[in-house]
Amino acid sequence: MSTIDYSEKIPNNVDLANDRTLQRALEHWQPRFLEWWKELGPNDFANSDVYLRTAVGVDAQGWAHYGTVKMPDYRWGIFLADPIADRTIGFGDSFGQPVWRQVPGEFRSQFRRLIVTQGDTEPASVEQQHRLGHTCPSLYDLRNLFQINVEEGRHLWAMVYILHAYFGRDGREEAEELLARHSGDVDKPRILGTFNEPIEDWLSFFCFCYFTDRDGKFQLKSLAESSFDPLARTCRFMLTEEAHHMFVGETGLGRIVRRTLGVMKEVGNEGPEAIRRRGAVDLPLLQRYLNFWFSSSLDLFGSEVSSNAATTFANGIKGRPDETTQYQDHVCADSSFEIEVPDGKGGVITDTSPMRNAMNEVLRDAYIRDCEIGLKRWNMQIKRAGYNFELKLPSNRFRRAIGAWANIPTDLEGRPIGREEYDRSLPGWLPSASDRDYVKSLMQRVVEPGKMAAWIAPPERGVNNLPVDYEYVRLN
Ligand code: BYC
Repeated sequence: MSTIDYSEKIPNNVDLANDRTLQRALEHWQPRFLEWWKELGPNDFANSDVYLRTAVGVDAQGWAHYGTVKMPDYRWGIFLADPIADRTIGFGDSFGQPVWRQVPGEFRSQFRRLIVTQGDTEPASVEQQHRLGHTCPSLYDLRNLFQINVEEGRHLWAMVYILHAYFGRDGREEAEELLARHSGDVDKPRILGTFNEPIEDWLSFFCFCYFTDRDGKFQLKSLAESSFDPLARTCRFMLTEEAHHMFVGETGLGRIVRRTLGVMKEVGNEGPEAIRRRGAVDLPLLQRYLNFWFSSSLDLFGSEVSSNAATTFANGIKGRPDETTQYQDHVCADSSFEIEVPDGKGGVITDTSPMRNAMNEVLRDAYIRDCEIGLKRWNMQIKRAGYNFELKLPSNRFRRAIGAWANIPTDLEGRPIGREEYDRSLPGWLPSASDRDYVKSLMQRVVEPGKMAAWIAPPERGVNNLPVDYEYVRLN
């Protein structure tokens, strides 16, 4: 197993010290990253002592060390999972051949496009969450936000390393651009839609961690299958960190449901007004937030039928999650996939696409099934509490901006409807301005150890076996 060298300016397990040119290039990028962090990261908390985990190894057990750190001093580094001996290409036209240690020239631009897209999301999310610390519902949650922020920063490092190490001058330029685009910037926005959506409240934050970080899981799992071994290894280690981000989303939303159910019981009323009088999140309001973030995150998989997806699969660039264990046919040259698309007359028809072109949809289907798991859990909580309310994922056709269903008005069940009906109904399906104002009014910061805001239940346990009332962040 490789060890991480922390005596270096840039901690790493890629033997950076023996590649002076690369080391210099990355050391040149490092202060720019820190400037970006100071400007657009959680900069108002630069002096706070935060209980954070830092990667110290890359094996499954004991890979992280916990300790108190000021965020600007966090040791962002480059960590690749250990290589798998004799690994061969797991899918596409070169199936069975040895994996690549370098990027084949003919696939360079395709690889670069995906790596840049992946890299772009990481700082984007930090920018989106830039001001959330001011309205944290507890110190426990504040610490989780910061843990996610520093790890998204590290994921940026992961992609920047690949760009610098394998893409020469182009890669270095792309690494600069990753710090030049900004979430929501009119002139230079982030690449993918969801990463330009503001995250101004914690309900949005938990939805983002649940839905959008889960896209991260599926995309990273697909890239972890890549024939370009350094990319695969980088993504495998990123997935270790990603799990916590989804945990924050799932438990955050679960705690909101638990608190709301408690309030419903106390006031003996399920009506949104009664719940809101007690400062909690009524379930229909939560449903509207889920509708918003789920539909936005579905777009992150790209078009249902995509020549890009076909090419990246054929060329061994991007596979399917768990390609080796989940699928029998790894070449997919002759298979097909059925997709429901609009018929152009207000109805739906089933189209057959070559399987390779439908890989985005294969991924999106698996993602939707994964998203269902949390909803089942929360619905069980609601049912057990004796209420007849069910949280639901909207149809994958609802409010799409990318692919066959882009700009096709449908209801939440995915039935095509007229534009007027859609425009009339949309405010009831998505958070309205008054919903957002109400949620904003709940966002009062709570920083007494162990105390929680009134709209969220405490977590079942603290971090790393510490009690919930541990002082996870000393604000100084
Ligand atoms: N918004 O053939 P198409 C994460 C573009 S999240 C705007 O339909 P393709 C994280 C597309 O780029 C995971 N544009 O799709 C989570 C293309 O543009 P170009 C991030 C979009 O290429 C939380 C054009 O439309 N990782 O890690 O097969 C916190 C036609 O594309 C969108 C990745 O995404 C959109 N939603 O697939 C922190 C993995 N969707 O190139 C981090 C890398 C599509 O023609 N990326 N477009 O100008 C990919 O695998 C692919 O680029 C996509 C799109 C799946 C995104």
